[in-house]
Formats: sequence, C-alpha cells, structure tokens
Amino acid sequence: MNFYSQLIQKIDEKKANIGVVGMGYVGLPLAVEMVKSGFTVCGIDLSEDKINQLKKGHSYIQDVSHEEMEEVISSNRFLPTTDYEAVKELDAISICVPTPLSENQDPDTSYITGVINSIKPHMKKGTLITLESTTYPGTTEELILNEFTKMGYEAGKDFFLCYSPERVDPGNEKYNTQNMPKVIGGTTEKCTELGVKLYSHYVGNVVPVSSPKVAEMSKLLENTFRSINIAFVNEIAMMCERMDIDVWEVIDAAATKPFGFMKFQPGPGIGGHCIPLDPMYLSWKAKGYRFYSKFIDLAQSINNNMPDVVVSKTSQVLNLDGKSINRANILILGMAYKPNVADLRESPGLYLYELYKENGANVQYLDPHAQSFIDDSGDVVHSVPYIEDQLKQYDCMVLVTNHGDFDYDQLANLGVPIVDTRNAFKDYDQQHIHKLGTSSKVFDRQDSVAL
Ligand code: SAJ
Repeated sequence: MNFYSQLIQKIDEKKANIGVVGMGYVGLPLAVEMVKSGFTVCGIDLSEDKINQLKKGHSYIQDVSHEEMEEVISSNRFLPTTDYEAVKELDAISICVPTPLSENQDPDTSYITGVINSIKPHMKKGTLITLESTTYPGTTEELILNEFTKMGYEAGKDFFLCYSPERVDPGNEKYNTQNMPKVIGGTTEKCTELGVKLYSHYVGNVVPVSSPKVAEMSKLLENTFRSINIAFVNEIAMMCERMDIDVWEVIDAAATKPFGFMKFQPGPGIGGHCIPLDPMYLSWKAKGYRFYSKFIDLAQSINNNMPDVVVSKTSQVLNLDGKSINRANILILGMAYKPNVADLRESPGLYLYELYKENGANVQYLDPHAQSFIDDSGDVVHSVPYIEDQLKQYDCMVLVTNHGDFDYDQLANLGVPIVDTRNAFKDYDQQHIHKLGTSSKVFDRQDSVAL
C-alpha cells in the first residue's frame, strides 16, 4: 500500500498522529479542535514555559478556556512537548509560527525555516505538512518543497504538502477555528485531497484551491483589502476635516446602502498582528517580479501617518485654549490596538505616545486591559489608575482605543478637551469634544478663545 492510501486510511480511522508546531493564538485552538474531533495531537513549541503550562492544563490563549484545556488534557490525546524527536511518530504536521517583519520592513520567514530544519531529521516518509502562517505566494514551495525535494522526496508520493492560511480573529465571539471556512491548496492533487480530508474532521467548511500559491495569495488579498480600505477612509476623514464635514455622519449615511458599500472607519492608524504586516509581504514579493503596488505602499503610508495627523489635531485643539503641546498634560485613553483586548502589537497608541513626548508633552495613558509597555527609551510605562479627580488635571485627553469598559459619560462630563479618534463620544455633542474627521480650526468654533 502506498503512503497516500496508508494516510487516507489512518485519517479515516482517526489513527493518524497529528503534530501542531507553534502553540500560540493559532496553533493551540487548532490543536484543541483536533483533539476534540478524536485525534491524538502533539503540540510542539520552543517555549518551556508554554509547554509546562499546557501540561498542567493551563491556557494562556484568550480563546481557549481552562475548562477546554482540562478536557483536552484529560483525554490523554494531547501531548505538549518542546522535543522535535516527537516528529518521527507523526503522520501530519500543521505549522503555525509567526511571520513578522524585519527591521527594514521585509518578510522575516526565519521561524518557518527554523521549524523545517528541526523537522527534517525526524520526519518519516508519507507525512502531510500543512503551513498555516500568513506569508507571501511561493513560500510553501521555496522554503518547504525545495528542502524535501533536495532530500530526494517527491511531493504527492513520498510526502504531502499543503498551504492553508490561518483565519483566527482573537476574541471573535462569532467565528472560531471550527466554523471559519478554511482555504487549502496542495502541491499536487493528492496533497490537496489529503489536506481536505484531514481538516474536514475539525473544520466545518474546507475550501480546496489548486495550489499553495493561490491559498497564500488569498489570505494576503483579504488583509490587504482591509488595509487599503482603512487608508481610504482615513483619507476621507482628513478631507472632511478640511471641508468642515463630519466624516462619521457621512460614513453612517453611506452605510445605509444595502449593497456595494462596506463600512470602514477612520482611526489613529492600524495595529495588530495582521493588517500592518500582511500587505508588506505581498508588495515585497511583487517587487521581485518588477511589479510595484502603488495601492499597497500608498495605503501603508497613509495609515502609518495617522498618528502624526492625530498629533496635529491635538495641537489644534490645545490651540483653541491658547495652549501648545509643549509642556501640556496629555492622557491617551486606550493603548491596545483594538477594543477590549490587551494586545499592544503595532498599536498606533505606542507611536502617538512617542510623538507627544518628542513634542515636549507630559504624556500618560490609561488602559484597563494593557497595563504596561516598554517605551522607546526602554522605560516601563504603566497605565495610570482611573481616578476621576486626577483626570481633570489634563489639558487634553486623546481617545485612541474605544474599550467597552470606559465610562464615556463620566469622561465627557469632566470638561477636559477630548480628541476622539474613534467616534466613541458620538452621543455627546459638546464643544470640548473634537472628533477626528471634523474641523477643529479656530474660525470654525464659536467658543474659541480669541487672543
Ligand atoms: N481599523 C481601522 N478602521 C477599520 C477597521 C480596523 O482603523 O475600519 C484598525 C483597527 O483599529 C486596528 C487595525 O485596523 O488597529 C486592524 O484591525 P482589524 O479589525 O483588521 O483587526 P485584526 O488586526 O485583529 O485583524 C484580524 C484579521 N484576521 C486574520 O487575519 C485572520 C482580519 O483579517 C480580520 O478581518 C479582522 O481580524 C476582523 O475582521 O476582526
């Protein structure tokens, strides 16, 4: 019996031993779903701490509850380990490791390469490898297929290779690993068939495509689409500032169109582990084909300039009271990259913090979720406590992340000037509240202090 038929049979009988490399916000939920569907799963990670926590049934991932972890551990079918020796027992391996950007904004695929180098000495023939990390078209062939071909393996015969982009949205109550449609593309038809058969056990809707490149490109299209549309609505916001039109009212009006329009909202910039990075993977790879994506680079420059736009607006707002940013007491409300999470990765609030400091402000921040961060000078910066009387001392508060647990009523009624970058104060039509995308010039205000 050939490796393909053997693996088909093992998957059908749920006797295939599966490995997931990378026990993060993608890999751990995936491993949990695999165990729940009846497979024996080896969770591999370099972090001793993560593995020790998993062995004790502790979850450090928001979307995996302690109860789920305990259920998985007590099944005796989840084996967390740091030891790649475990690979030799595996029939299928899903790779879910980070794909960050390097210092000069180029793709950093060193985590993928590191995993492949660790797998190669132990992997048995007939194994199915599926890469899930978001990456540029061609990665699966260049960094994985070529490595095993050099060892004399033939894809679709001696081993099987797929790409299936992760679509995990941490904290999303509606979509999870099990019900999120999953695109998968194999190097050969047999590879795709095996990938579809295996993933169909723990993902409700598996979408086969003709190659890893199509699957790689589809993920980058999804997130580049977001980056470009966010940049476009940020540009509309700046246009509305200039034209003295309320951009938020404009967007709400446009969003009444039931087709042909998708609502995006202006903001202080883009953060997170996906949107700031994924488009750069695509534009970088395209340049290798002498294709220069104007949309991607323009979107990146507009979005990355939004913190500077917010600083300029803050300056206008302080100016209304005859003040400047220099020596002003400024409080950033919300530092995380999106509401109700503690995740600070690429958060625009972090850039804003540094810009205010550079402009001489005494800047602090308040975030009930993100308790502290390390600033550019290496100092630990802690969130200030939520003490109403102390909030009155600020010359300006800048709402960067509209966490659900802020008391907007109380904040609005402090009377402290507010720069609102998220329309979080949409229900408060007070002169001291200045929304991004509306005018804050002196001549537009009735109450400005005429010096
Ligand atoms: N943002 C705006 N305006 C918008 C939407 C987002 O300024 O209209 C900002 C956010 O404040 C944030 C950044 O962009 O700083 C990214 O926001 P996001 O809503 O895209 O959230 P992410 O980074 O968690 O993106 C993830 C992605 N999921 C995956 O890559 C698997 C993305 O594809 C999802 O569409 C997104 O979650 C989602 O919709 O929640």
